[in-house]
Amino acid sequence: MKDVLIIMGSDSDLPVMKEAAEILDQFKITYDLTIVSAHRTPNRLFESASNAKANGYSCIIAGAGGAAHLPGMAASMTELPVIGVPIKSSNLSGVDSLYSIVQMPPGIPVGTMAINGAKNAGLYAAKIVAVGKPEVWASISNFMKNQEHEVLNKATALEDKGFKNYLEQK
Ligand code: RP5
Repeated sequence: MKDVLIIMGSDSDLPVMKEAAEILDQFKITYDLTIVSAHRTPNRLFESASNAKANGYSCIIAGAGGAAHLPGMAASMTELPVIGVPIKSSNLSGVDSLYSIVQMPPGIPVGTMAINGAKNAGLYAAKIVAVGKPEVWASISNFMKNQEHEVLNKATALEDKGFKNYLEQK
């Protein structure tokens, strides 16, 4: 049994959605990743979302663009938490995707990330998984400490070199 189910509306979403998978890989969290289109494969959506809890997942990450109904419809068919990733669309820059995912009716929540926010979706899923798998907390804690150190190192370099040298050497 895998920890997380990652679904996306199209393979064109993969360059963004892979960032969620990369975070889960980093934390050694298992997942299944596949394409499920709310509009083009509605039966597959029903099959996948309605069985997700019985299949042992802790949560679902769902990314979609445009009229992005995948996360909301998945959430309507499962007790599991669903994390929605609005994919940046070409015509409306992802605002269409964001609005489609975030404006859920009361009773069917989707935890909506930023446009193209798949990395945060992975981190959010890791925090959900960690509740039932305490060993994951150490990975999350290390990630946060490393991130803090990176910023502090940059701040020290900027203060030491001044902004012109800093930008030249970047
Ligand atoms: C959505 O339509 C997908 O999530 C994707 O973001 C968008 C475009 O899909 P393709 O035409 O690239 O397959 O369902």
